[in-house]
Amino acid sequence: MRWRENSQRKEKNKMSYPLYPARDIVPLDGIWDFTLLEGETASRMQENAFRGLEFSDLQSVPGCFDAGPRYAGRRGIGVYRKRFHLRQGGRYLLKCGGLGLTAQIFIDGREIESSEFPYSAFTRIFHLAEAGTHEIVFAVDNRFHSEDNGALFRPNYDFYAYGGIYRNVELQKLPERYAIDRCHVLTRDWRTGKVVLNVFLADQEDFQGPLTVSIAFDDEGEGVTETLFFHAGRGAVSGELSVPDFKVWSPERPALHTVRIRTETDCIIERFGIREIKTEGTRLLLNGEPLKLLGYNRHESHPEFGPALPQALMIEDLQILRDMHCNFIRGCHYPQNQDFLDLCDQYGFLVWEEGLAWGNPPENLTDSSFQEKQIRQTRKMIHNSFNHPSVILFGFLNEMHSFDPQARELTEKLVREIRRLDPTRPVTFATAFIDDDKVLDLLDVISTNLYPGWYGCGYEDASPADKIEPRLNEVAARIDSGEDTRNKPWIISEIGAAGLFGCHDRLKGQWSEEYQADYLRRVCRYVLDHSRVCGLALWQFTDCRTYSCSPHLNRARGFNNKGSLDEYRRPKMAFDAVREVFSSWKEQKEED
Ligand code: ADA
Repeated sequence: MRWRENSQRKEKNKMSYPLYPARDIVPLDGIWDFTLLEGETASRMQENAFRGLEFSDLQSVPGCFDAGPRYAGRRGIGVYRKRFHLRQGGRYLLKCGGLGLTAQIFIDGREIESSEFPYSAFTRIFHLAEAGTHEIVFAVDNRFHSEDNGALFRPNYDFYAYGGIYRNVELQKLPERYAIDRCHVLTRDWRTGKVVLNVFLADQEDFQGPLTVSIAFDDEGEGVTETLFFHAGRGAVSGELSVPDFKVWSPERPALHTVRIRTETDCIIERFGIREIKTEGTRLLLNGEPLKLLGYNRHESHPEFGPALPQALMIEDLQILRDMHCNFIRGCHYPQNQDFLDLCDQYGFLVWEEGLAWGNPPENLTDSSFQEKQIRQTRKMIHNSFNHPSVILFGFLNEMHSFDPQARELTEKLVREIRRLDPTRPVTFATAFIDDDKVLDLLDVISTNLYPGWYGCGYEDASPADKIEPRLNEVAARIDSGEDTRNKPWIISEIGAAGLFGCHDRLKGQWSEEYQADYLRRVCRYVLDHSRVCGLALWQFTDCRTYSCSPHLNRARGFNNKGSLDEYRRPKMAFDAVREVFSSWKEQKEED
């Protein structure tokens, strides 16, 4: 069947890559009806429970209903409703870039999906017999269910748990058969431009191929007809091809390619980069060159938007990081917005992406439901992010209690699953317990969260920042002596100190901008002077909302104030200090 590809359709596709140029897209971003159900509302909504519900308010999607003053601090079920028109009945795909904390989704009163994976992008196929006007409802629950050890988002996490539809939502009209879900592009050889295409169909998990497709790189004409054969290990139909006129992706030259795959009934356009990331002893190599990762931990957070950041703000954050001579972003502590990763691909940033978790104790780590959700979340993250050349590391379970032997079982499962789904990226996680960690042998890269000179200081510490270098030397010695760590790259995945925006003190008292600037200056200089450290993610890029008093940490004004910029992206003295150290190091490197 000759394709009538309507290039305008791509413009309607509000989501990031991949694009589906042959599908009718129904964007659902915009203004939705809204009401908040509080009090003893049942934890799950029954079908047709919205009949007669009075929608007294409006909300924007993407958006967080509790980021604004009207619903700030209130928890319950935020019910979003939108009516939409379809030109034809048939099979449809719902695509959502991510929400929080959990949600049930109904079409015309019938539940079609429930999401228990905050921040994870998801899709759901459903059928609508009739064309005409229909209604979709997202019942978004921003309450903690802490009695459920399996819940991914927990009340003690040190970042605010917003309720809302964080990212884009759209419907796509599916063909009746052979609908393409994704095409993962794996760099087989970055020197020759050889890639492996792994095509996943959306609706035939049991599909065993072969599949005849037309393949065109970079919009080159009609493309070539290829037969792809089923690869049991990948669960996809696969083929190996060379990209014509290929260009290698790197931070300096972030060259991107597209590939268009057509079946007899569908079409997908994926964007990808040709590059190789691997470890070699204590070095992390990108296309054979050793990396020095310099950058920040970045939360998706803003006082007015919560994690539902507009694209303009994502671009602004990347411009600021580029101006600071950073090349690295740890997307803490959850799967990232795909639009943001698209921008990282285009700007040439290097990204660590990880699943949602934070300081989880054994009662979570050994809980079968928590384990199952962590593994499914990791699968989603890899499936969604596979084609981003900017993503160079996959991680999980930030600061879980890895000193406890009970942490090993889930760590083994996650490492095994990441390597099965993606043999191309090194695996790591950020430990806060480097001195007695029990799982470091399972990792490709050793990553440590350290806060010398901030936590654990006593009255005897006249100038706490003097504890930085000795502690880093101590950790370096531990890593270089450990059988499980000595021959692996080391990233300082968190280190920092708070500085209250506008708080100045000539004696550099803790909480002053002066203390924070001096602290980060010393950290950056240490990292740049020690080749053993292959990466640094300062904690953190901007201040972000947390809670007035987490169980074990006080947070001035209810924020984590360790940003080098405040939550409105207003630079502190630390911003200048870090930019100056990175800039002079870069100039020196260029002179050498
Ligand atoms: C931990 C945690 C961060 C943040 C940080 C801090 O390392 O991983 O999310 O809470 O401490 O500011 O104390």
